[in-house]
Amino acid sequence: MENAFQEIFDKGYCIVQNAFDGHEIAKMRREVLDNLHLMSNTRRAKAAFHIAGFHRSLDLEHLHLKVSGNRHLLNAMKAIYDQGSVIALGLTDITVNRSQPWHTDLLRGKYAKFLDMDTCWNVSNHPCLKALVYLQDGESLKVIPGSHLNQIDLSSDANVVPQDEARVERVRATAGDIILMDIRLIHRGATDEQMEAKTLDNDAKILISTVFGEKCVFRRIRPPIPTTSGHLFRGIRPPVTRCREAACFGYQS
Ligand SMILES: O=C(O)CCC(=O)C(=O)O
Ligand SMILES: [Fe+2]
Repeated sequence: MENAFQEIFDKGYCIVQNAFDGHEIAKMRREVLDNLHLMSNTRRAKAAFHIAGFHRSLDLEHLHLKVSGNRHLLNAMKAIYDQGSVIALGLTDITVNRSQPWHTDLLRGKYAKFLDMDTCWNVSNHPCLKALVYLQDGESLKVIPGSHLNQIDLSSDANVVPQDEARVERVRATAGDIILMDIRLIHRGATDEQMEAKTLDNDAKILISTVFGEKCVFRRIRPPIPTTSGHLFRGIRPPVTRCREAACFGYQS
């Protein structure tokens, strides 16, 4: 896992190979496709579906737990975060045939306070990492290696569209691999045109993802509950689920 550590810091992503076997992948695909009625269509393609963390349903909960509890992923995470205290933040997505233009997975607008610029670029913090589990082979993910190291203006994703194609790297994923990505990395998925292909009607492109971060970062971004002065628990922090609000941020809408 030495390499995972180095790659995450230099390139902004690494691949944890064979994290799930074929049987597990087939089962996860079936579970997603059986629950399309819980998801929304927010893309041009009629067969595109999405459910974000904020709308998480108990029917899909164990799919997220399968990802966050995967032992190969946890081993990679231990190597990367060293002794850091890491948790799944509740920022999750399940997407089916969903296009994705150039973007970073940082939070915008009113949700930006949950992961502010200092939290994201302060060099003393470990980065938040997204685990991407593609439930089929593919190479639609494109990244700009190293782009996670440059602080960017978050006012619009137009600022992250690469001007130089030579910097773009295509990432090949085999079903069962987990791609671990720094959420500051500039990346994109398939285009609307690609996701409208008729062949996807019986062969959906499915992706499950979940974001991990250090507990200390997480705590710092949670506002204190206002309490009456002198209260025994003055300054007490709200429970972890408070931050799940961040998961409804439309960074993928
Ligand atoms: O569709 C893809 O391959 C990219 C997905 C993505 O950008 C994300 O999950 O953050
Ligand atoms: Fe993304």
